[in-house]
Parts: sequence; structure tokens; C-alpha cells
Amino acid sequence: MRILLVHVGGPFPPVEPLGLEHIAFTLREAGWNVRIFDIAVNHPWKELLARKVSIFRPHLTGVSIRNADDCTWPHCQSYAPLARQVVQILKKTIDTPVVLGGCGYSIFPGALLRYTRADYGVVGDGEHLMLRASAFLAKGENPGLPGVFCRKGNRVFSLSQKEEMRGPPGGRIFHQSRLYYRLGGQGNAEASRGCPYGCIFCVDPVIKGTIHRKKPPEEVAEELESLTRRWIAHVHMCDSEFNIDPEHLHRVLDEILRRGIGNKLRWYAYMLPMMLDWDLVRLMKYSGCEGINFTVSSGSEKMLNAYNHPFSTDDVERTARLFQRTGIPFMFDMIVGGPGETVSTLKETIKFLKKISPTCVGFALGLRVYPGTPLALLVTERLKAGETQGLYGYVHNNPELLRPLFYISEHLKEEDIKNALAELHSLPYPVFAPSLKKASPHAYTASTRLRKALEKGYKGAHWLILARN
Ligand code: B12
Ligand code: SF4
Repeated sequence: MRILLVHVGGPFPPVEPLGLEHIAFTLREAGWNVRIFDIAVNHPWKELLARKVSIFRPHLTGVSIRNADDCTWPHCQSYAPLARQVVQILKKTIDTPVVLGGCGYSIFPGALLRYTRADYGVVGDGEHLMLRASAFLAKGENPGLPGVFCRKGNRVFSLSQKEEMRGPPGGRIFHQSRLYYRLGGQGNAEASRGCPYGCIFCVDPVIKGTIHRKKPPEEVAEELESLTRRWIAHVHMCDSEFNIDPEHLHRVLDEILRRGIGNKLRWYAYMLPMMLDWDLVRLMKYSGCEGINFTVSSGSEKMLNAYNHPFSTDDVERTARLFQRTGIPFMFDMIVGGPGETVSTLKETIKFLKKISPTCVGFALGLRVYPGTPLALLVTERLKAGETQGLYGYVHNNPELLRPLFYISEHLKEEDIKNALAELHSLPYPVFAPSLKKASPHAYTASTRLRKALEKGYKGAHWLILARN
């Protein structure tokens, strides 16, 4: 069976389609003939995709929707129209089944199937479901499996919403890894999947499951070594949070050191500002850690509780001091405007940031409301009661939330936000915050500065490249 896998990218810079590389590995192991096409690195992609399809004549195409949108208010760029164009080209060129999958797809399984007019969709981990679905489709049968959505006209069916995600990340191929390294300045890998926490706005537990599934440390280090053999020296670890299980993290880092690849590798990750001690942070440093992006959200204890974060401001401060001692750069990911945010909680945050002095901070304005999260429940209740205060974007006629809907605390006036942003920009280190103008770039990564730095050959985490340039 010939299977084409298409990646619908997101904003600049392009990232290596890690999800598709895992799926390609599984399908090739089963003997299928697999090709990958990424619309982010093929120009003009429409013509090249149509040509690829005409020559390869796939029996089945998998389309990976990594980003449903850029998750940024007020820019709010949706990638659903791009995914729909991809499906249209596939259907026009060769009318064989199209299966959707990916992080972005898994958030909106029914809505995106209907919108793109694809035939099937896989929620969550795609490796085994795509393999099983392709075996059904090869026999001309419907893949009626838990976790697989099927579309008939405007109706979407599934045996159950999703299959319990239990497996750790497995093998992958390395599809044009050098090209992504050149364009985006980093490679990628995963050591685990899933997150057991339930922060009110976060969609990771919905799309990756709540069971933390760990890849054996030897396999993680082997994958990283494979990247270094390809001369890829800067790698973003793609776990929801890399330190959900500090014991596992310890074993992964030990293995990196045992193989002697710590000096060939610079790695970055998202982490929780908790459960880290001096030994572990030192080990991170020796194993090549060059920067951590901490989920912090706020410097107010009240807001950390409102977000249901599993850490306190004391944890954040303790963690920051450890990093300052070792000299590992670190960024804080913050939010302006969660439920209950007031001018006074914003002041607390600014005071906290002045005291801690991270390498840099990034701010999101408000929260994208994702189905399946506690925030979506809160918002739905409010909408039922006819309350729309604090809601921005597509507030009405948007039951599946596919069109971007944002929440910004109803206690904040536009003037309060402007004042807070002005004060944030006066902090004595780089601050990445959105512009209130809709036409401005969606995020700091879209900046011309980053583009130029990458063209000059800078490598590593995008926030760190920007902080240093
Ligand atoms: C690490 C990360 C980053 C890193 C990536 C570094 C790198 N070099 O790879 C950085 C910081 C650069 C980044 C940037 C962005 N990110 Co990001 N990122 C992540 C994170 C944590 C991991 C992504 C990943 O690689 N996962 C591992 C791979 C293996 O999983 P996967 O891609 O989901 O693939 C699996 C399944 O989805 C499925 N699957 C995938 N494709 C297909 C196809 C088919 C046919 C099938 C059947 C199945 C299938 O099977 C795969 C294997 O199991 C996710 C959240 C998460 N926990 O996944 C957010 C996440 C994907 N990012 C998100 C966003 C919004 C962005 C940005 C748009 C932010 C911005 N405004 O700039 C950019 C987009 C970048 C781009 N060009 O695409 C959102 C997307 C939400 C949405 N609205 O769609 C997420 C979900 C975070 C969140 N909770 O909001 N990101
Ligand atoms: S913010 Fe982090 S800790 Fe909280 S649910 Fe999301 S991934 Fe898990």
C-alpha cells in the first residue's frame, strides 16, 4: 500500500514534523511504502503537492494538523483553512481516503473533519491507530476503531471519543532533519508523553492523555545520538513538561552522560518550576541543557490557584535561584488576564518578576478556550447564562470552539492591560508580549529579528536566540 503523509505547518519558523516521523516509522516497519510532504518547506506547495500525488498515486493519505491556530490574541491566525485546501487538492488529484491527525486535529476531531471534508480522523497518538486503520482501508473496509472518527456527509461517527493512550514514544524516521535544522535552528525528540496535571486552560492532557508514558532512557539517548550523528547539535525536547517525573529525567540525563554526547548536544525543554534540586539541575547543565522554558503564568499566588497549577510562587523562586546558580538561561511563560485577574494581581506579578529576574519572559494575552478543558466548562456555563463579558473572538455560533475564542478577565479594562504591558516592557531584560494591534505578528517568533538570526545560522531555542540578539 502506498501512503502519503502531509504536514500542515504553522507559523515561521518551521519545525520538524516529529509526529509524522513516528507514524512513517510504524507504517514502514509494517511494509507500507510511505512518503512525506511538508507544505511549510515546499514552495509553491499547492503545485508541488498535486504533482507529488499524481506521481506517487497514494492509496491513502494522512494529513497532520499540528496547529489548529496560533493560540494568540488578538492576532488569532487559524490554520484550518490551510488544512481544508490540502484536503481539496488531495481529493481533486486522486480521490482516495484522507485521514486527519495531529495535536491541532485532536482538539477538534468532529469540527475539523466536517470543515475539511476529509474522510477519517485519529485522535491522540497516531502510530498504531493509523496502522490499524490502513489495514482496514487496504481491504476496502471502514476502520471502525475506538479513537477513529468517520465522516458521512455532515455527520461524524466514532466508536468512542478516544483510545486510552498508554504507549510511550517509539521509533521514528529522520525526515530532512538537516533542512529543518537549517531553517528553524533546532531538531526535536521526545522522552515522554502525557500530563497528569489539570491546569484549567491547558489542552495537553486532552490531546496527549493524563497518563505519563515514559520512553526508556537508553532509547531517548539513542535518538539524541542519532541526531548528533546528523550534525544536529540543538534539540528541543517535545514533552509536555520534561520534569513531570524527575526520576525518569535523572535517568535520561545519566544515559546522555554515559554515552558521552552531553558535549555534542545543546538541549531545551518546557518544564514545571518545581521538583528540581541542585543535583538534578547540575546534571542538566553537564548533559547539555542550554535553556528551559518554565510554565509560570503568574507571580500571584491567587492566580496560580485559579490556574490550578501544581506549584507555588515559592517553588518558582527556589527553582529560579537554582538556575541562576548553575548559569542555565531560563524563560518564564506568563499570562495576562486569567480568571480572577485584576490590576492588583498584575502588580504582584510585575513585582515578582522584578525580584526574580529570569533571562527573559513571554506573555500571552488571555487564554484560548479549548474544548475538554476546565476553562471551556466555565465559559460554556457563562454562555448558557447569556454572559459574554471577558469573551473575545468568535463568541457566538461556535459550539465546537474551532474558531478562536479567547477569555480575558472581565475585571481588566483595555486601559489596565495597556498600562500593565507598558510596565512589563520596562523590565530590565527581554520581554516578549503581544501587540494590541490585530495586524501585528502573532508571536515573538514571527519577528524579523528571529528570521535574520536564523538566516545568519544562529541555532537553539527561539526565545534564547532572540534574548541574545
Ligand atoms: C514542543 C512544542 C513546541 C516547540 C517545538 C520544537 C520543535 N523543534 O519541535 C516550539 C516552542 C517551537 C513550538 C512552537 C509552536 N507551538 Co507548540 N508545542 C510543542 C508541544 C509541547 C510538543 C509538540 C510535539 O512535537 N509533540 C510530539 C509529537 C510526536 O506529537 P504530535 O505532533 O502530536 O504527533 C502525534 C499525534 O498528534 C499523532 N499525529 C500527528 N500527525 C498525525 C497525522 C495523522 C494522519 C495521524 C493519524 C496522526 C497524527 O500521532 C503522533 C505520534 O503519536 C505541543 C504540545 C504537546 N504536548 O504535544 C505544543 C503545541 C502543539 N504547540 C502549540 C502552538 C500553538 C505552537 C505555536 C503556534 C506557538 C506560536 N504562537 O508560535 C508554534 C508553532 C510552530 C510551528 N511552526 O508549527 C499548541 C497547538 C494548539 C493548537 N491551537 O493547535 C500545542 C498543542 C500547545 C498547547 N497546549 O497549546 N511548540
Ligand atoms: S500547563 Fe503543563 S502541567 Fe499544566 S496541564 Fe499543561 S502540560 Fe500539564
